[in-house]
Amino acid sequence: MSGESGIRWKKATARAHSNIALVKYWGKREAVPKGLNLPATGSLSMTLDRLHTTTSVAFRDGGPDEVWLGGTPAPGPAAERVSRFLDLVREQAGVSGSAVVRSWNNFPTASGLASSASAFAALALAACAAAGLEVSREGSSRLARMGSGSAARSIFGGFVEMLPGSRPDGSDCYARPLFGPDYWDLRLLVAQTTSRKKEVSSSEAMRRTARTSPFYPSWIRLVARDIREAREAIGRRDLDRLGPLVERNALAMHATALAADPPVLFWSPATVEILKLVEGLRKQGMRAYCTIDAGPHVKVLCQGEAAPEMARHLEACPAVQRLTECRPGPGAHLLPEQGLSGSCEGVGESGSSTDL
Ligand code: 2P0
Repeated sequence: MSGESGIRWKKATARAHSNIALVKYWGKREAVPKGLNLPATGSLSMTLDRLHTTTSVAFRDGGPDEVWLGGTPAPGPAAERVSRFLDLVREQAGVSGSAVVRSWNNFPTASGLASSASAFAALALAACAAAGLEVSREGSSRLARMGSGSAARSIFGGFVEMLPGSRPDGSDCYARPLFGPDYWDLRLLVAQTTSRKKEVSSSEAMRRTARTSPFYPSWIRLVARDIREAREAIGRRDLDRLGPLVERNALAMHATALAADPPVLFWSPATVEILKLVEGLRKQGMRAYCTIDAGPHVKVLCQGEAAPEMARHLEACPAVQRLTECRPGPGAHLLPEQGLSGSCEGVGESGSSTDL
């Protein structure tokens, strides 16, 4: 392919959907060499249909890497993180060119809405395709993990389990699909409480938790048990078992982080207001359960038939700025190319930058 100014390009575009962990990943395994990004435990997630990242990658002969997020040049640290990730692909593919990366989210970033999950899953797929590297789904998941742990799960749709593996080189550390998107009509109502970026990155917060929280060893033991139970509950489509477990697991993650030194507190008053609202609705018989990630937003899990009523309650709550109702969504996939200078199709109205 030949692009602008006669430079040779090979371009590919991929879309990956965000995912929310029902059993959380919070803590990494010490690894030598560094950079493998190995989680200390497994995790279990649902991929979301409505929140996604679209990323195009084009390799060219000369120049430095160029990284555009939501239509503007990426800040230095984000661009460097992308370049480091692309080095892994270049090395595997034997490609030496520089890359032009353009990425868009259709949702706000860096505030605990799992944008690095969809970002690195889309980047992994697009970069491999642009570099002419044929990789299995398992291999894509392993690669995406090196960009961001949760990204390994976004390679797959529906309900997904991350395997922590035990090998020092991380070759057995990747995600696997459990059930496809059509398996169970569950909904996650994503109640966004703010559009502000979070103050502490997940990686830093995890590091701090693992090093200083006295509850961390118990958290590690709890996750293994919760994954087994969650897998079984999903296998039986049993929300009465899955829901309370999901909420407890999220609260245990935050309790562990809160006990770190200095403490990691992602919540705001709005977070507690929504937790209390859902608790109250449960007392009135609604089957709905909360989960919270590395930010103040609350995601409410319920069955499809309960979603309209739950959405009405959340929309009426002053703590909720914006509500997005998500179903289980598809895995990461390549999009057809639309010409070298064309923009990515399907970019959301807000077109905000990707949390890379
Ligand atoms: C998760 N989170 O399982 C957990 C729950 C946030 C709370 O994975 O350091 O951006 O890039 O591997 O994947 C967010 O952490 O961390 C995350 P890195 P990531 O979804």
